Amino acid sequence: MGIRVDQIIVRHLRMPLLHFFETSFGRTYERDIILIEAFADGISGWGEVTAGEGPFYNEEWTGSAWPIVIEFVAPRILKHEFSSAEDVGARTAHIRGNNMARGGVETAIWDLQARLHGEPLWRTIGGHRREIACGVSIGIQESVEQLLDKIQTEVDAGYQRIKIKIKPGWDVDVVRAVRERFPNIRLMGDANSAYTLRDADHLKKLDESYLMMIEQPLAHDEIIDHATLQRSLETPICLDECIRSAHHAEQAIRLKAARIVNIKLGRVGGFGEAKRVHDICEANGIPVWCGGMLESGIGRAHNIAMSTLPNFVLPGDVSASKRYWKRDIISPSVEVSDRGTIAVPDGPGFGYDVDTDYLESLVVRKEVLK
Ligand code: OSB
Ligand code: MG
Repeated sequence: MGIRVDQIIVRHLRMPLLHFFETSFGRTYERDIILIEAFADGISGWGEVTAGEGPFYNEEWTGSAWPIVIEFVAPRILKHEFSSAEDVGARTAHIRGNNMARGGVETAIWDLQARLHGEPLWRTIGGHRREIACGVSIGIQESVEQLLDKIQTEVDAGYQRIKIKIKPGWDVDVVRAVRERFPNIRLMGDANSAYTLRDADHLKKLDESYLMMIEQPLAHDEIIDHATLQRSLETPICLDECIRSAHHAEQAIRLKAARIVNIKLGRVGGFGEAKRVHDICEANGIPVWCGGMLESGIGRAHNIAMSTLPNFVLPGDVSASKRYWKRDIISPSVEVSDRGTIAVPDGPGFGYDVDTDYLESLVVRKEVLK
């Protein structure tokens, strides 16, 4: 049974975050999220475009993803006969970059395929895990005291791994203070490309804090310098921004630029490419984990499905809805057990209900494409 998408509804939502989130490239107070609803045979599947509010994590942002979806992605998808969602990525691969815009549509069609077959999305993509391991990502805080308090709260809640954001001026000393207070937690730092090779000696001081990994210390498009840096660090490097395709993963592994890879559905353009990144890492003994982009429940549900693939052996940045939102757009909201796990839902598609009334109340613009 093939898939022929006959309508796509694109919605732009504004969702205020409960607390601002600060990274080395800036602060986010509210999320501008594009949702894709793709229809076939009267059934719809949902996807989320994970671009940020400005072109700072990567080149995409909500304002660029909107016309890319409407003018370039959707017209290639509508009315085309796909034998499987597996083939959707290739249909828009001629578009340079803009993986998050492409991925929003691609993931919607995977969800649609799962729903058309009446099966859970995790099974459609080839996953098996029934429970996933969860960590949290904690933004840059106003003080070290405040950071220590936040970490205590998340450790008490049961999260299995703590990631803190770092940047020049908020790094070695902060990490040391966290380590002194929490000698036994699984701890890591994420720099979001805030350093250069000139900082190698400084970053070397992080080794004393025996982090699980340092995520993306150097430039967003720089694999070779990460290989140089990794040779001088004991702390494993995990790449995030650099890995936009399976080819990048293959190059990073060959150059020994990373010992761990973060996979984000949007950054690589959807499930098809995410699975290829996963497989290359698995074949080379490189563990992966699922990254987050402050997603609504829909993107979060996709992340849960992806995390059921076998090589997702490290806790990801997939945490409870209530850490981000007063109210989520899915029901039930994503909940985390006191062991720091999420039970993977068994319903069709991504397995949660979409709260369409609440979702519509957050819409700032909407377009129906046929
Ligand atoms: O680098 O992983 C990142 C959020 C926005 C942009 C980039 C990143 C992040 C996070 C948050 O770390 C993860 C989450 O809680 O969704
Ligand atoms: Mg990151």
